[in-house]
Amino acid sequence: TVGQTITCKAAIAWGAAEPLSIEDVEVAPPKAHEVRIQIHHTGVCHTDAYTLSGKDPEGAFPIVLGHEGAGVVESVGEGVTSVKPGDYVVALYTPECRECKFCKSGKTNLCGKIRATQGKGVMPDGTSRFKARGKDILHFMGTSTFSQYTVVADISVVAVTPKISTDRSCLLGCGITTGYGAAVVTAGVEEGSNVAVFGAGCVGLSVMQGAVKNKAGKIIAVDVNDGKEAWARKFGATDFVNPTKLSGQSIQERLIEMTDGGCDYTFDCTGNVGVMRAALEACHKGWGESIVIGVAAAGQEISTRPFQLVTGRVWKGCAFGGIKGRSQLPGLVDDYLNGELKVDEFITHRQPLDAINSAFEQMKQGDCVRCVVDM
Ligand code: NAD
Ligand code: AHE
Ligand code: ZN
Repeated sequence: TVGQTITCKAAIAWGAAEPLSIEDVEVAPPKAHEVRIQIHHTGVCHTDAYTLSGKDPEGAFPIVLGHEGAGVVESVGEGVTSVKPGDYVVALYTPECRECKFCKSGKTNLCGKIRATQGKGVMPDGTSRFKARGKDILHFMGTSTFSQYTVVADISVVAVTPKISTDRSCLLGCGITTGYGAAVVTAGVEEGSNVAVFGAGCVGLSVMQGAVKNKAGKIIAVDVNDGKEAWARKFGATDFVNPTKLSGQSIQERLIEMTDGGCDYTFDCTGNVGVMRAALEACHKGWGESIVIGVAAAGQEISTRPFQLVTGRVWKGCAFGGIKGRSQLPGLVDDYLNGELKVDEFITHRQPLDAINSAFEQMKQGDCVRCVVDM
């Protein structure tokens, strides 16, 4: 198949808010500095549903969604040295070129090299590698993992040991790494510090896991679903608060009371802008930091009294947890293999590619942490 177009199955999103359609897609061979991957497993993340809904200002159709995938390199284009055919890999929606201003800054994991074309749904040369029903189909987040074969830039992929199976490593492609990195890298939670995590889904539970790793003091899980209390405690939460069940007290007031003046670190893992405000205002005066992780729908804006910032609270955010995928993902895999990072526990549902629309349905239900799709 090297150098040839491969015809395989993919889930195609032809239009906003329409179910995905499983059909034959032609996947062109990788050009220079590109890699064609056989995807074995992919997770389904809320960001896929967000773009499918039509609310993502960067979303365009028809497109192959999916950005939490793992598999094996099938072939590589000219000039590719970082991976080779047969390598087990995880696709990276946050690439790492090691050459751009962002990569060299030492201050961020956001790589600028291919961000413009990635946002337009095309490969760095401005064209697509996918065709179905004779039409060009767009790429998504530089990864498009809802296809049995996909093509990505060589900076958008990292090789990992095959000792971790792809149904686990795929989850390191987004949800787990995002939350864990937000706590460990972006916030840099310190020993004994008090942490509140809003939203106990895949991302929030991973923040809790990172807070435990860094020996936080209180780890307070905040969720509107009481069913998440057991989950949160399993991942290291010391306390659980359901904000809908507080009488005459706001969630920020309750958290300030529980932590003698406010949290050292808070995390929004919901994408709700009202929650983002509460998370900022639950921070300790003088130093508390709130990290926005959730993706809010188009047109939504955050607000608070500027006095909150004047008095020392810090508002920030991160993508992919602030983790540099090519440099740092293999270390997370080692942590998993050494029993220091939970991954298996996140998988609550499984579906074959044919039933990927059920995975989207299940994701919206309260008992689903992650559904892994077997390609
Ligand atoms: P999820 O749906 O599994 O979890 C969200 C949790 O928030 C649920 O348990 C839900 O009950 C809870 N919740 C909802 N409203 C709430 C409220 N008002 N107060 C408290 N809890 C509330 O989602 P997830 O997969 O964990 O993703 C969380 C968010 O992170 C999404 O917006 C997703 O798009 C985003 N995300 C961002 C990045 C990034 O790099 N920045 C990466 C992955 C996901
Ligand atoms: N395209 C959206 C923004 C979506 C977004 O924030 N994506 C995150 C990853 S979410 C993963 O589940 C991200 O990586 N952002 C950084 C970047 O460069 O895209 C919009 O609103 O336009
Ligand atoms: Zn995601």
